[in-house]
Amino acid sequence: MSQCRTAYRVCPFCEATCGVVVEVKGTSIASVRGDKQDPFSRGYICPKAHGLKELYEDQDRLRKPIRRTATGWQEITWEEAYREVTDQLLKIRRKYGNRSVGIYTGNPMAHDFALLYADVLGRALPGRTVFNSAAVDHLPKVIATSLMFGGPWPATRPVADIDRTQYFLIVGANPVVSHGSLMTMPDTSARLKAIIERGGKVVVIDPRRTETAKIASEHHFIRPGTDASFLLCLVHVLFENRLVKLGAAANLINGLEEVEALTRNFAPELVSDFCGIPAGVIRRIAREFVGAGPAACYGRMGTCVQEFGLLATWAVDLLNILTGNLDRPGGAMFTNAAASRAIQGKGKPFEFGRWKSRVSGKPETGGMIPSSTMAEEILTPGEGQVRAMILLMTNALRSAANSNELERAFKQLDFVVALDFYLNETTRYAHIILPTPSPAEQPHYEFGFYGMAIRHVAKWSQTIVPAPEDAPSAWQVLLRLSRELVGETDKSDREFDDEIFAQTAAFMVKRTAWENLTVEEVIEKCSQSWGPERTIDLLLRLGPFGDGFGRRPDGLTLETVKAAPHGIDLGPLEPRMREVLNTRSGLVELAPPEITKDLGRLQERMAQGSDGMVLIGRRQLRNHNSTTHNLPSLMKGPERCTLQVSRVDAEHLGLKDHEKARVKSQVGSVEAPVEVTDDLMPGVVSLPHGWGHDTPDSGMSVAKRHPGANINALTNNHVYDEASGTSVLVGIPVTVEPVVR
Ligand SMILES: Nc1nc2c(c(=O)[nH]1)N[C@H]1C(S)=C(S)[C@@H](COP(=O)(O)OP(=O)(O)OC[C@H]3O[C@@H](n4cnc5c(=O)[nH]c(N)nc54)[C@H](O)[C@@H]3O)O[C@H]1N2
Ligand SMILES: Nc1nc2c(c(=O)[nH]1)N[C@H]1C(S)=C(S)[C@@H](COP(=O)(O)OP(=O)(O)OC[C@H]3O[C@@H](n4cnc5c(=O)[nH]c(N)nc54)[C@H](O)[C@@H]3O)O[C@H]1N2
Ligand code: SF4
Ligand SMILES: [Mo]
Repeated sequence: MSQCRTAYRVCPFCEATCGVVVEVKGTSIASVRGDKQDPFSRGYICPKAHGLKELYEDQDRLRKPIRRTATGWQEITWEEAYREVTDQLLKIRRKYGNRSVGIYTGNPMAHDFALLYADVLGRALPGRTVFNSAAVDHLPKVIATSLMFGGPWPATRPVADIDRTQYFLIVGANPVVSHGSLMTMPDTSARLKAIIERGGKVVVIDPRRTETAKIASEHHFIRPGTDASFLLCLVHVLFENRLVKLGAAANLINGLEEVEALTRNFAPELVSDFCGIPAGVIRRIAREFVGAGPAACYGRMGTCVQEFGLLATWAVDLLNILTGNLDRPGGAMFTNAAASRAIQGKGKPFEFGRWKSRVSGKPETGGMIPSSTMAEEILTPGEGQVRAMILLMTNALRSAANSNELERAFKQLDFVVALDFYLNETTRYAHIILPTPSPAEQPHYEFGFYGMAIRHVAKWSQTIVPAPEDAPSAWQVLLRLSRELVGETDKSDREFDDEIFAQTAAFMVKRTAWENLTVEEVIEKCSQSWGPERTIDLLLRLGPFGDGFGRRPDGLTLETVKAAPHGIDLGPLEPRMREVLNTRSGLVELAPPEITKDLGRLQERMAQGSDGMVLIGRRQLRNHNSTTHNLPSLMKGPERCTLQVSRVDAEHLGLKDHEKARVKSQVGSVEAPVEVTDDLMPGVVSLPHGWGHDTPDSGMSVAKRHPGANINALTNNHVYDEASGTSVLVGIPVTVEPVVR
């Protein structure tokens, strides 16, 4: 009889990091349950957690590298794969220069140790065509908070202290379904309900009456793309009524008078028609927010991926600061991660747009250019044209805007390598696919998400079932490729990793304040392990809760974290603005010119008004982007990829429930079954993203049976937030008509 074991980890899908208990029999996963003893998630899980098992078992998941040939895909060995990938990339780079090889990092990388090695690969292939799913997601957040507080991302990004707030204003986020983003908070619904139970208020601003709106105290429809004007209007009301309070930020801000002047033109009576929220309601929300005791405004996807994403994102933090809620318990606070490479208050202040993209001159952020530039960088001839792409866990042809154009671009690439375990709509254009094991087969520590958590936590995710012996983890693949690309062929991976670790250790020791600590001591004391475990040990020990390599003996080490399988709660967020601020002035910059220069465009837009049908997206409980679409239990039930239409619009457009509608935008057209609902603002239709599994040569058999419509055939990468370069994914002008057959 095979042995039974129990393993503990966090669910690898979304940012909530829910603890799971996994029962294992031999190499089979018997069950996945919520871990009631996890102090952070308290037993909560959603249906996706079960996907850990189904992803492990999925027979469509690739287990060996494959190469595209004239007669189909052919399995090759890892050694052959490494050789071919290195040869091709070096050949293309020699011929066309550094920029000719592009890298795109997708969402699952944020849940994988490979992220620690993504910049090693970046250094091995120095270029300026680095894309990231962050740029179709939260680029405005990175830019706005880094300009205001100084960076490095994400260390100077304030997080809503949801467990202690009395007024939670949610703008363009649906945390009941998404479970939070850039705000790690498992058991989200309970946390939201607790605000109301303790006499506080949850207010949702969203063009859809979302699952979050349904448990909130109050919900208001907003016309997509108009949040910047709504939020600046709240700030206007504060000045108009002398309600501005600075709290902990008093004496630590720059640009207050400028903000007062800049928001003068945002009176409720001027904004109300544009955004669709009555002037009286806007005035009331402003007064309630500032008078509530601790309050926090939180904006996510709906405020980021829209026409005025940078302005709207900036305005979220302005509101928190000018109501005295920055760095206040229950307000917007800075997480002090137990293990982080981004050390607060240290390093060079953030600079935005140090250089521009080759074709359309869009600004870089932290060495990455907006994903809206990817197709043009591949399609536009000239020096620096991208000829090869390295795809790191992304289904970019479904997740980035204007997939049809992007597909045309990918077809003409000389070489594509995908680090991915599915043959899907994107990886079918790869020449080589390098599949790495599923999350159940690898350990992990959520070093990214714990840095944005609403409490301080640390937890080691154990390996549940061993990966096959000849299956390298994604970090090993990146390490090996990087070593070969820099020509260190005589070294072993371990030796190469030792060199990388020495650099990381030197960087970290310089930025942390442990007495008499030397790089040599760190290297010596970390010599037992290598790879990501060694890095995490280093970060934990040097971090704010660490043992400082023996200098604080009861502090954290990787060993102590591993010894607590349910995770460790390290307490609530603490006020710490002074140590965090890293702007050149040492003050919070309330009005960075890189942001405020876009106000003229917003005012022009307000003068034009807004009408016509627009499209927004929709996240769904049983999907995680496109990654979970091959998992049978998550694909059960009625068709989910529906076009939601308000009753008023359905009547007026002649659309009927379940019948097909055709949605057309400037760049594409898709068909989807109609779902008439009372939950949408009239004038707005909604389709979920991640769908469109309609390519016969994909290897995802379950997904192909539920293809759905691809929303990104409608989004247009040439329509972007001009200040940040981010593609607009919500508020897309469309026409909708019944499909007559
Ligand atoms: N179940 C599930 N959970 C997920 C994911 C998933 O795919 N499925 N994806 C994960 C990822 S990668 C992320 S980044 C997070 C995202 O987390 P969230 O941002 O919370 O998720 P969304 O559902 O995209 O929420 C955006 C909301 O903005 C609204 N909206 C659209 N346009 C506008 C607008 O112009 N103004 C305003 N005010 N609102 C607008 C939409 O109706 C929607 O409710 O979710 C994560 N969690
Ligand atoms: N219209 C519209 N578009 C959107 C959004 C939206 O709201 N609306 N949301 C955007 C957002 S916020 C995001 S983050 C992006 C997400 O978009 P992507 O970053 O492209 O994420 P996925 O679609 O999940 O694709 C992930 C890929 O990684 C592979 N993969 C998954 N897990 C692993 C693993 O553990 N190992 C390996 N080797 N491979 C793995 C999968 O096979 C898949 O090919 O989508 C964006 N696109
Ligand atoms: S909310 Fe669901 S998908 Fe997200 S971590 Fe928890 S169980 Fe996983
Ligand atoms: Mo995302």
